[in-house]
Amino acid sequence: MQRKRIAIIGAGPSGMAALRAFKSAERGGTDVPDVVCYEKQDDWGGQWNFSWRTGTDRYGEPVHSSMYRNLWSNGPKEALEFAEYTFDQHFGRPISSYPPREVLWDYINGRAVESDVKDAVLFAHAVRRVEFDSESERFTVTVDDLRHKATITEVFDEVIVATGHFSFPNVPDFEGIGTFPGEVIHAHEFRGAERFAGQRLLLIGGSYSAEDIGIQSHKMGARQVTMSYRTQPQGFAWPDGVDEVPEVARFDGSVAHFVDGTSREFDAVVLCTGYLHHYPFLPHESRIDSPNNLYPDGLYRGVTWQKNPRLHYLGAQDQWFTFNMFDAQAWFVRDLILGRFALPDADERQAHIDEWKSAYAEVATDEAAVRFQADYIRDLIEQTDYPMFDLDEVVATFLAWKADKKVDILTYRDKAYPSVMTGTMATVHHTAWMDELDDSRERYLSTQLDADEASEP
Ligand code: FAD
Ligand code: NA7
Repeated sequence: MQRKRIAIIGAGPSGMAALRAFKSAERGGTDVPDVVCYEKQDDWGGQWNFSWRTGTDRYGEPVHSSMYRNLWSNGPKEALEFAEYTFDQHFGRPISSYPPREVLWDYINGRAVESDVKDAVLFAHAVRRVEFDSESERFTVTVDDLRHKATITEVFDEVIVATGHFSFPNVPDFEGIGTFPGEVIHAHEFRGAERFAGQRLLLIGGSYSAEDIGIQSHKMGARQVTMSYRTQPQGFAWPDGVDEVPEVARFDGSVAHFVDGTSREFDAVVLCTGYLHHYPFLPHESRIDSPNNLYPDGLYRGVTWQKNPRLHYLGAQDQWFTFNMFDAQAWFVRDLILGRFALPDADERQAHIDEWKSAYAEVATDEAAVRFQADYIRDLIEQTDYPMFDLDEVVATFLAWKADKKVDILTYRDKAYPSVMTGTMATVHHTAWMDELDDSRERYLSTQLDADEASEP
């Protein structure tokens, strides 16, 4: 019998998790399908593959990554650690809890290299179209080979979409913004906060991007950082020079007027208004159409497209958990594809979706949201051979992280947590985050620095 053919679209952390999942089954002696992964960038790592570019890349494709030069992990690394490739295994010694982007890229790259899966990835290959033929029950996938300027089509039995959902900016309109004389960008185009030194900056949005770009800009010397929320303030104890105001009503030249009747003048505006689920290569009936939430509609167990269970999505949820959740999803989808368990019929699947959606509707606090996502992951891992880990302990780490942020938004990254996977206690980084201006892996891992700095008078 012909081997099944599987297409993975995207080689970010989710796509890499899928590659790892199949490799791990193969290493365990299972006869696995042919797996091809298409990645439109020149390297893997998804969001973590930083680009200085904005707009379009060297091939004219939309730049994928929304990450910026100064980005450090916004949650403790102990919450995202892979259960079967630990930080200890990768770095050979303890490191701090909040590494910069390059260090986390190194970690996910290390596991992928160890899995020996690079040959399965076709880089600089942008998927253009995925069509399902209900008679043959197979997908035709049309792909542009960007380096060789060739269009190819291949046929697959199942497709795994792992293209992420923090790349296509949500760009609302605001009255008068078109004549704001300063710079207006979306967080997707933000690459570094140095340019805002001395400026009065308005950040529109009340979530992670506003928070982090806000404190990065404060760190880099912005004169005033104002964050404008729509629903509720973030409520941190902001340092002097940073504060929150309600929604923008309109702009009048360089002045923003807020719905509470106050107004302020600004030099620059960053829209931190989130991202759209956007899957231009799929027909509309196969696309997730959801706000950024923990249980997007239409996915059985959060991964398998209800209307066509040969189509799967990884990482489609809003994310407290990240890398280890993508693993749990990848292992589940792999086992479904391998036939290790039977897919329930459409009614049963729908009942399951409805049950989880009702549970999600009851989630009213951040703590409940973290627990909901932990339960979701537990449910997936229980069905596969992915190593179960202490999800309650990870929840506790998340809650401690949230408490640290409440105490001081500028110092939470200086805290250290024990690994849930190995028990290893993280180190305290040699330099406080607010004082650290070099985000490189080399500087981060430097231990000589400790000795040099310790010997300073
Ligand atoms: P992505 O990382 O987005 O990868 C998707 C991949 O698909 C990309 O490589 C892309 O090039 C490829 N692709 C897209 N379209 C196509 C196509 N048509 N054809 C071929 N390839 C395609 N998470 C954390 O755990 N900690 C953090 O500190 C953190 N900070 C973040 C900061 C920012 C600014 C953002 C935007 C996200 C952050 N995240 C963080 C969450 C991040 O999204 C996840 O960590 C992770 O990158 C998601 O992995 P993914 O593989 O699902 O998607
Ligand atoms: P999020 O977490 O999806 O948040 C988007 C924010 O944008 C949220 O506070 C929204 O307000 C706000 N928003 C959306 N539309 C508007 C309009 N029209 N006016 C005002 N405010 C608006 O996106 P982030 O970019 O912060 O974070 C995404 C990921 O990047 C995250 O996982 C991090 O790891 C990094 P709301 O609260 O809905 O009223």
